[in-house]
Amino acid sequence: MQKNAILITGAAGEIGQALLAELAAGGKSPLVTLDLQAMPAGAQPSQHVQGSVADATLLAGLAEQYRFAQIFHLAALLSTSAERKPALAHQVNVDASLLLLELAARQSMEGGQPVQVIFPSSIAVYGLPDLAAKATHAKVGEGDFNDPTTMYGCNKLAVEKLGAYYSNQYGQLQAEVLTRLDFRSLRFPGLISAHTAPTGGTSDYGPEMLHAAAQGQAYACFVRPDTTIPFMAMPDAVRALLGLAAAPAAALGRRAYNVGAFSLSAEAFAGQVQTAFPGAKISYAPNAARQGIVDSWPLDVDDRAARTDWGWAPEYDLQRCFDEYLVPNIRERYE
Ligand code: AKB
Repeated sequence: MQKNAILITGAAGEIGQALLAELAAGGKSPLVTLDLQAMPAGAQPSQHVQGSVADATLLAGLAEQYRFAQIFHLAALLSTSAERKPALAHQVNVDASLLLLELAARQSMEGGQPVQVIFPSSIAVYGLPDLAAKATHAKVGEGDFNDPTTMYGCNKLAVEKLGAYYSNQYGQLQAEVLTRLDFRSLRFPGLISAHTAPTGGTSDYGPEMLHAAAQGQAYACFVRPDTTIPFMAMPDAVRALLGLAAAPAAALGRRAYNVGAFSLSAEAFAGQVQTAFPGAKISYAPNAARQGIVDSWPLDVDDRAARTDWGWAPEYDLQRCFDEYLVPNIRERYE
């Protein structure tokens, strides 16, 4: 007999830890987590499975034990890591996602209830051709510039498309009407957490300079001072995931939504860090390849669809993010 549960893949990662804490605080259970790593002390899922999301046998075993009403599929190699190991990135970011979509498709049919699959996509799905185009298209809409320049961006876009296919067309040749899964995704900007430091991303220069300054370490930023992309506080990212998950299916006009909060240059980010930590030593040593990746990402996103369809609104603008969330929590963390 299968038990009903919520599955969180990549649960030991930055979004995973924050989401798990919020789901647990909201009394959601049982929460089954899956990650290559052990869960950090303090995180208390109902069951943690340490293993790879790309392991088909492991997933089949989980599907025998549990019927997942909801799957938060967070496991991924981020953009810089994926560029270093593109074939591995495809396995983890796309092949494993396909395994999970198959699992969710089967469980939707067997249970007669759509399994909800919530997926963090990224601004990396966009590929602005040059800085002139970036400057003239300040807020990109979901349908603009879907020409990613990274393996990670290609992977995220591919999974968005697969998720839409499994939700809308999967089994379309079969005579009987199938219950299909319900895939929903968010195109996140660079996320900044006060409690965890990122690894393997290309938007990491922001959180890295902040965490370095809080620890009294010098930081050489790997992009130019004028480099501008959107960012978001981690609590808003978790609210966005839960807000999209809670929305009635009928209200959703699309399966992949932009969500924005604020946008700032590396120099302005450094300015915020230096105001909070006046001794911060921040210099610039741009890495051409990583610079090229961030230059292809938009200045900001147009998130009107999310605001209209399911009421998205960030709680943290730039100043609240630093003054009320990042700086006090990060001080406490490193004191
Ligand atoms: C990355 O830099 O790879 C991520 C992202 C923007 O999706 N933080």
